[in-house]
Amino acid sequence: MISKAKMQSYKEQFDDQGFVIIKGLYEFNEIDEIRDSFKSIDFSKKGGPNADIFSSYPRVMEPHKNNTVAFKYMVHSRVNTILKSLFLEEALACHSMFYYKPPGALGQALHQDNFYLKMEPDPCIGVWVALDDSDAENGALVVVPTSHRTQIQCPHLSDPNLSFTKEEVDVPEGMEIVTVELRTGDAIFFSGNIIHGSYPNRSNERFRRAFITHYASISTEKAGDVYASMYTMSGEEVKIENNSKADPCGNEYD
Ligand SMILES: O=C(O)CCC(=O)C(=O)O
Repeated sequence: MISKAKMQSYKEQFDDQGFVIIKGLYEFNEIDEIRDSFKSIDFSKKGGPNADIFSSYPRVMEPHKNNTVAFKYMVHSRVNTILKSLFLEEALACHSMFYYKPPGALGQALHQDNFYLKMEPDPCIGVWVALDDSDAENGALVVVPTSHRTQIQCPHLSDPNLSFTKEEVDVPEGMEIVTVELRTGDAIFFSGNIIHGSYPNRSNERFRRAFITHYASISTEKAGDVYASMYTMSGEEVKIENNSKADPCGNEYD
Protein backbone atom coordinates (compact mmCIF):
# COMPACT_ATOMS: atom_id res chain seq x y z
CA MET A 1 0.00 0.00 0.00
CA ILE A 2 1.54 3.33 -1.06
CA SER A 3 0.81 6.27 1.24
CA LYS A 4 -1.03 9.37 0.07
CA ALA A 5 2.07 11.50 0.72
CA LYS A 6 4.22 9.17 -1.39
CA MET A 7 1.67 9.31 -4.24
CA GLN A 8 1.71 13.09 -4.03
CA SER A 9 5.50 13.13 -4.30
CA TYR A 10 5.35 10.83 -7.37
CA LYS A 11 2.90 13.22 -9.01
CA GLU A 12 5.07 16.26 -8.21
CA GLN A 13 8.21 14.64 -9.59
CA PHE A 14 6.32 13.46 -12.72
CA ASP A 15 4.88 16.92 -13.41
CA ASP A 16 8.21 18.64 -12.75
CA GLN A 17 10.66 16.28 -14.50
CA GLY A 18 8.41 14.36 -16.92
CA PHE A 19 9.07 11.01 -15.26
CA VAL A 20 9.10 9.22 -11.93
CA ILE A 21 11.07 6.12 -10.92
CA ILE A 22 9.27 3.51 -8.82
CA LYS A 23 11.78 1.29 -7.03
CA GLY A 24 10.73 -2.35 -6.62
CA LEU A 25 7.42 -2.10 -8.47
CA TYR A 26 7.56 -5.87 -8.93
CA GLU A 27 8.94 -8.72 -6.80
CA PHE A 28 11.47 -11.17 -8.29
CA ASN A 29 8.85 -13.91 -8.66
CA GLU A 30 6.68 -11.51 -10.68
CA ILE A 31 9.63 -10.54 -12.89
CA ASP A 32 10.38 -14.23 -13.41
CA GLU A 33 6.78 -14.81 -14.49
CA ILE A 34 7.07 -12.07 -17.13
CA ARG A 35 10.49 -13.27 -18.35
CA ASP A 36 9.35 -16.91 -18.48
CA SER A 37 6.29 -16.07 -20.54
CA PHE A 38 8.66 -14.87 -23.31
CA LYS A 39 11.04 -17.82 -23.10
CA SER A 40 8.73 -20.13 -25.03
CA ILE A 41 8.88 -17.96 -28.18
CA ASP A 42 11.21 -19.68 -30.62
CA PHE A 43 12.48 -17.10 -33.10
CA SER A 44 15.19 -19.40 -34.44
CA LYS A 45 12.82 -20.79 -37.10
CA LYS A 46 12.18 -17.29 -38.35
CA GLY A 47 15.82 -16.42 -38.90
CA GLY A 48 17.08 -19.92 -39.74
CA PRO A 49 19.93 -21.82 -38.06
CA ASN A 50 22.56 -19.19 -38.98
CA ALA A 51 20.42 -16.21 -37.96
CA ASP A 52 22.22 -13.41 -36.15
CA ILE A 53 21.46 -12.55 -32.55
CA PHE A 54 19.02 -9.80 -33.51
CA SER A 55 16.69 -12.02 -35.50
CA SER A 56 16.83 -14.49 -32.60
CA TYR A 57 15.79 -11.74 -30.17
CA PRO A 58 13.58 -9.22 -31.99
CA ARG A 59 11.42 -6.65 -30.25
CA VAL A 60 8.05 -8.31 -29.48
CA MET A 61 5.21 -5.92 -30.32
CA GLU A 62 1.80 -5.99 -28.61
CA PRO A 63 2.38 -9.23 -26.61
CA HIS A 64 -0.75 -8.51 -24.54
CA LYS A 65 -2.78 -9.67 -27.56
CA ASN A 66 -1.65 -13.30 -27.24
CA ASN A 67 0.24 -13.62 -23.94
CA THR A 68 -2.02 -13.68 -20.88
CA VAL A 69 0.91 -12.89 -18.57
CA ALA A 70 1.73 -9.76 -20.59
CA PHE A 71 -1.94 -8.73 -20.40
CA LYS A 72 -2.04 -9.34 -16.65
CA TYR A 73 0.96 -7.08 -16.02
CA MET A 74 -0.22 -4.43 -18.50
CA VAL A 75 -3.33 -3.89 -16.35
CA HIS A 76 -1.72 -4.74 -12.98
CA SER A 77 -3.35 -3.08 -9.97
CA ARG A 78 -0.03 -1.54 -8.77
CA VAL A 79 0.50 0.09 -12.16
CA ASN A 80 -3.11 1.23 -12.16
CA THR A 81 -2.82 2.87 -8.73
CA ILE A 82 0.21 4.91 -9.80
CA LEU A 83 -1.28 5.84 -13.18
CA LYS A 84 -4.45 7.13 -11.52
CA SER A 85 -2.38 9.40 -9.29
CA LEU A 86 -0.47 10.75 -12.32
CA PHE A 87 -3.46 11.19 -14.67
CA LEU A 88 -5.74 12.23 -11.76
CA GLU A 89 -8.34 9.95 -13.35
CA GLU A 90 -8.76 6.38 -14.60
CA ALA A 91 -6.30 4.99 -17.15
CA LEU A 92 -6.75 2.96 -20.35
CA ALA A 93 -4.10 0.53 -21.58
CA CYS A 94 -3.27 0.72 -25.28
CA HIS A 95 0.11 -0.80 -26.13
CA SER A 96 2.76 -3.28 -24.98
CA MET A 97 6.28 -4.32 -26.01
CA PHE A 98 8.97 -6.70 -24.83
CA TYR A 99 12.65 -5.99 -25.53
CA TYR A 100 15.39 -8.60 -25.16
CA LYS A 101 18.14 -6.13 -26.13
CA PRO A 102 20.92 -8.73 -26.29
CA PRO A 103 24.64 -7.80 -26.10
CA GLY A 104 25.55 -5.89 -29.25
CA ALA A 105 21.97 -4.73 -29.96
CA LEU A 106 21.47 -1.20 -31.27
CA GLY A 107 19.69 1.44 -29.21
CA GLN A 108 16.56 3.44 -30.03
CA ALA A 109 17.24 7.05 -31.03
CA LEU A 110 15.79 9.92 -29.00
CA HIS A 111 12.06 10.36 -29.65
CA GLN A 112 8.76 11.44 -28.09
CA ASP A 113 6.14 8.69 -27.84
CA ASN A 114 3.16 10.96 -28.30
CA PHE A 115 4.44 11.85 -31.80
CA TYR A 116 3.44 8.27 -32.70
CA LEU A 117 0.57 7.60 -30.27
CA LYS A 118 -1.09 10.98 -30.96
CA MET A 119 -3.20 11.04 -27.79
CA GLU A 120 -5.29 14.17 -27.20
CA PRO A 121 -5.88 16.17 -25.11
CA ASP A 122 -3.47 14.51 -22.60
CA PRO A 123 -0.29 12.81 -23.82
CA CYS A 124 0.10 9.09 -23.14
CA ILE A 125 2.16 7.73 -20.25
CA GLY A 126 4.77 4.99 -20.80
CA VAL A 127 5.73 2.43 -18.13
CA TRP A 128 9.14 0.81 -18.61
CA VAL A 129 9.82 -2.15 -16.31
CA ALA A 130 13.41 -3.41 -15.92
CA LEU A 131 13.58 -7.20 -16.28
CA ASP A 132 17.38 -7.07 -15.83
CA ASP A 133 19.57 -4.55 -14.03
CA SER A 134 20.07 -1.81 -16.62
CA ASP A 135 22.82 0.81 -16.84
CA ALA A 136 24.87 2.70 -19.43
CA GLU A 137 26.88 -0.41 -20.35
CA ASN A 138 23.91 -2.58 -21.39
CA GLY A 139 21.92 0.23 -23.02
CA ALA A 140 19.64 1.56 -20.28
CA LEU A 141 16.81 3.92 -21.06
CA VAL A 142 17.90 7.57 -21.25
CA VAL A 143 15.65 10.60 -20.70
CA VAL A 144 15.90 14.36 -21.12
CA PRO A 145 14.39 15.68 -17.85
CA THR A 146 11.82 18.51 -18.23
CA SER A 147 11.64 18.05 -22.03
CA HIS A 148 7.97 16.99 -21.62
CA ARG A 149 7.22 20.72 -21.44
CA THR A 150 8.57 21.31 -24.96
CA GLN A 151 6.66 20.92 -28.24
CA ILE A 152 6.49 17.59 -30.07
CA GLN A 153 9.29 17.83 -32.66
CA CYS A 154 9.38 16.70 -36.29
CA PRO A 155 12.22 14.11 -36.23
CA HIS A 156 15.22 13.94 -38.59
CA LEU A 157 17.24 10.86 -39.62
CA SER A 158 19.04 9.00 -36.83
CA ASP A 159 22.53 7.44 -36.86
CA PRO A 160 22.12 3.83 -38.13
CA ASN A 161 25.27 2.81 -36.20
CA LEU A 162 23.52 3.65 -32.93
CA SER A 163 19.80 3.14 -33.49
CA PHE A 164 17.50 0.52 -35.01
CA THR A 165 14.84 3.21 -35.47
CA LYS A 166 15.37 5.70 -38.26
CA GLU A 167 14.07 8.90 -36.67
CA GLU A 168 15.59 11.15 -34.02
CA VAL A 169 14.74 14.41 -32.28
CA ASP A 170 17.18 16.99 -30.87
CA VAL A 171 17.93 17.74 -27.22
CA PRO A 172 16.49 21.22 -26.54
CA GLU A 173 19.02 23.90 -25.62
CA GLY A 174 19.98 23.92 -21.95
CA MET A 175 18.72 20.35 -21.35
CA GLU A 176 20.74 17.17 -21.03
CA ILE A 177 20.47 13.41 -21.49
CA VAL A 178 20.40 11.40 -18.25
CA THR A 179 20.85 7.61 -18.00
CA VAL A 180 18.10 5.89 -16.00
CA GLU A 181 19.87 3.17 -13.98
CA LEU A 182 17.34 0.64 -12.75
CA ARG A 183 17.53 -2.61 -10.81
CA THR A 184 15.47 -5.61 -11.84
CA GLY A 185 11.84 -4.97 -10.80
CA ASP A 186 12.13 -1.15 -10.81
CA ALA A 187 10.02 0.88 -13.23
CA ILE A 188 9.96 4.34 -14.73
CA PHE A 189 6.65 6.05 -15.55
CA PHE A 190 7.24 8.76 -18.19
CA SER A 191 5.25 11.35 -20.08
CA GLY A 192 4.52 10.70 -23.76
CA ASN A 193 6.00 14.13 -24.47
CA ILE A 194 9.39 13.52 -22.80
CA ILE A 195 12.41 13.01 -25.08
CA HIS A 196 13.89 9.59 -24.39
CA GLY A 197 15.56 6.60 -26.04
CA SER A 198 18.58 4.35 -25.52
CA TYR A 199 22.11 3.61 -26.78
CA PRO A 200 23.48 0.22 -27.94
CA ASN A 201 24.06 -2.62 -25.51
CA ARG A 202 27.88 -2.55 -25.31
CA SER A 203 28.22 -5.33 -22.75
CA ASN A 204 29.68 -8.72 -23.66
CA GLU A 205 27.03 -10.90 -22.13
CA ARG A 206 24.38 -8.88 -20.31
CA PHE A 207 20.88 -8.81 -21.83
CA ARG A 208 18.79 -5.76 -21.03
CA ARG A 209 15.23 -7.03 -21.09
CA ALA A 210 12.33 -4.64 -20.53
CA PHE A 211 8.54 -4.85 -20.54
CA ILE A 212 7.04 -1.60 -21.79
CA THR A 213 3.39 -0.55 -21.79
CA HIS A 214 1.53 2.64 -22.70
CA TYR A 215 -1.62 4.24 -21.32
CA ALA A 216 -4.11 7.00 -22.05
CA SER A 217 -6.22 8.90 -19.56
CA ILE A 218 -9.92 7.93 -19.60
CA SER A 219 -10.87 11.35 -20.97
CA THR A 220 -8.65 10.87 -24.03
CA GLU A 221 -10.69 11.89 -27.07
CA LYS A 222 -8.40 10.82 -29.93
CA ALA A 223 -5.49 8.46 -30.47
CA GLY A 224 -3.31 7.54 -33.44
CA ASP A 225 -4.49 4.69 -35.62
CA VAL A 226 -3.44 1.33 -34.05
CA TYR A 227 -3.39 2.82 -30.56
CA ALA A 228 -7.09 3.72 -30.69
CA SER A 229 -8.06 0.19 -29.54
CA MET A 230 -7.65 0.20 -25.78
CA TYR A 231 -8.56 -1.68 -22.61
CA THR A 232 -9.90 -0.46 -19.32
CA MET A 233 -7.69 -1.51 -16.41
CA SER A 234 -10.28 -4.17 -15.61
CA GLY A 235 -9.83 -5.64 -19.08
CA GLU A 236 -12.80 -4.49 -21.21
CA GLU A 237 -12.08 -3.35 -24.75
CA VAL A 238 -12.84 0.28 -25.69
CA LYS A 239 -12.36 2.14 -28.94
CA ILE A 240 -11.26 5.78 -29.16
CA GLU A 241 -11.66 8.06 -32.19
CA ASN A 242 -8.77 7.84 -34.63
CA ASN A 243 -6.67 11.04 -34.60
CA SER A 244 -6.26 12.11 -38.22
CA LYS A 245 -4.70 15.50 -37.38
CA ALA A 246 -1.42 16.25 -39.19
CA ASP A 247 1.71 15.54 -37.13
CA PRO A 248 4.45 18.20 -36.64
CA CYS A 249 6.03 17.05 -39.93
CA GLY A 250 2.77 17.80 -41.77
CA ASN A 251 1.78 14.14 -42.40
CA GLU A 252 -1.94 13.43 -42.23
CA TYR A 253 -3.47 10.04 -41.47
CA ASP A 254 -7.06 8.83 -42.20
O1 LIG B 1 14.01 0.33 -24.21
C1 LIG B 1 14.57 1.02 -25.04
O2 LIG B 1 15.72 0.79 -25.40
C2 LIG B 1 13.86 2.21 -25.63
C3 LIG B 1 12.39 2.14 -25.38
C4 LIG B 1 11.68 3.35 -25.83
O3 LIG B 1 12.24 4.37 -26.03
C5 LIG B 1 10.23 3.30 -26.01
O4 LIG B 1 9.66 2.25 -25.84
O5 LIG B 1 9.62 4.32 -26.37
